[in-house]
Amino acid sequence: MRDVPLFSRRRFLASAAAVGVVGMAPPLTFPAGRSAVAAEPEPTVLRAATRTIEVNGKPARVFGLLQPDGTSGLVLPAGRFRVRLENRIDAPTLVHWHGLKPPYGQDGVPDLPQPALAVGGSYDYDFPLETPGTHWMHAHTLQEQQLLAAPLIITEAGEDKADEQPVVVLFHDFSFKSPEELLAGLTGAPGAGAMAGHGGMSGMMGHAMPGMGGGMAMDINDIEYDAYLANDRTLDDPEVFRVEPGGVVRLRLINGATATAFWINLGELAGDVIAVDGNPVAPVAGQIFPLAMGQRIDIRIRLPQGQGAWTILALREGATERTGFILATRNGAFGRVAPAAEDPAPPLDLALEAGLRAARPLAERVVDHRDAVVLGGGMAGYVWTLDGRIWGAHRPLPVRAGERVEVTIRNMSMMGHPMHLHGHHFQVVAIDGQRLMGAVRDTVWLPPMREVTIAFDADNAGRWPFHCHHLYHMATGMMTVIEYET
Ligand SMILES: [Cu+2]
Repeated sequence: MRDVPLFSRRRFLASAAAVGVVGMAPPLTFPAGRSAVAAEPEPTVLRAATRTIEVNGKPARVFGLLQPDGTSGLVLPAGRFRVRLENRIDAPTLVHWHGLKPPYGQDGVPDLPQPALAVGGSYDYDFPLETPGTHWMHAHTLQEQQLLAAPLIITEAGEDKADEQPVVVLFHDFSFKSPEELLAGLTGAPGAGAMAGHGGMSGMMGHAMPGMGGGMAMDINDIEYDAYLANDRTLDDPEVFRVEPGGVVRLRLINGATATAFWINLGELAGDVIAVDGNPVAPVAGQIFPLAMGQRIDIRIRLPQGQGAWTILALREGATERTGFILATRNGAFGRVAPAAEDPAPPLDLALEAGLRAARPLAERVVDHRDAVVLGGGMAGYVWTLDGRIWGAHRPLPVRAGERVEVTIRNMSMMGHPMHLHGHHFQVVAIDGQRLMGAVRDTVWLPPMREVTIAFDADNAGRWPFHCHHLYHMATGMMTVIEYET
């Protein structure tokens, strides 16, 4: 049975234009001096650029990933990824294609192995594009904090046949401080400014939440941000998507925040999860869904008949702050939604994860190789580790081409970690030792003191990062590589 939802390409593009995300295969062009027979279509141009947005009534200089006409992000058909990345910012940069499976060398992590792109330079990327779905792209450095990130939607053949309106939203956490300042504030390093006088910690650590018994407290939200954004906007001035009464909407939601996990709350609406991290799942109905950093979720909603307006919220876990956007029919009236709730949202958990079933699971076969990784570290000293080691002193996880690999990830720290594997999609095959045919993903949430086993086929040789998608955990050490033996 096919669970992949379809949508009208015409309406998708109209909707994408509304959110500032427009893209399609570039038209065939035949440059002068080249024969039409020999000509290749020009690559889609994507620019790392600087732009100004308004946050809390103040201008903010941020980065962006823009097409030449200024629209943000890309929508490309599955088939081939032919993109020219141009660096138009004032520093070296590079872009990781999160959710795609490029060959090693085109993954966009600086020095793994491609060096950062010099100011004014460009790289051409060209590889088979076989992972349709809701993906995204972002700097794999502190520049991610400054919004060097955008949606990367890969459409499947036939998606234009269903009458379904896509709504693409990228969430983010925003600070007027530089990421270097935020990081220094966490580690207590010099340069933390006012934070240094407080040992670098006070004011930065958000909340300690009651733990799961035994009186142990978990750490949550280690940075206090100035705002939480949905497509660059706060709830003071949210994006409004015009929808049709009784229509079907496909939310394509991306958590592009660097250090914030959210609960997606549909409010008065209900919907079905139909894909996670771009991969289809058997539909699961609900109103509230977890979305950790790096993850994506596609939710299909059938709207009520008649005029109306509905706010879709993203609630910061363990806190009252929230962001969101509005679905409204042409005459649907809506008022202002406060940017903070009365009560804090709970920490993210694995309840939904345990109920997800891949619509396209890995093929059944024996496991050739098993490995295990322990997540560790804490707020004291702000060091985050895999097997007690930081990046640079890391233990690479060895695999051989052709193997079915299982890796068990155990979180022995008191903070949740979204663990992301590059170059592969994996299937969640056990939670706390309980086997399941769970979702196929590229990023999985590890709450404190929990264990998740992932399985993947070693079919993409290279040295692939495996890390926590909390930017500051990664920056302080929580990363290793899956390394193919030669
Ligand atoms: Cu982490």
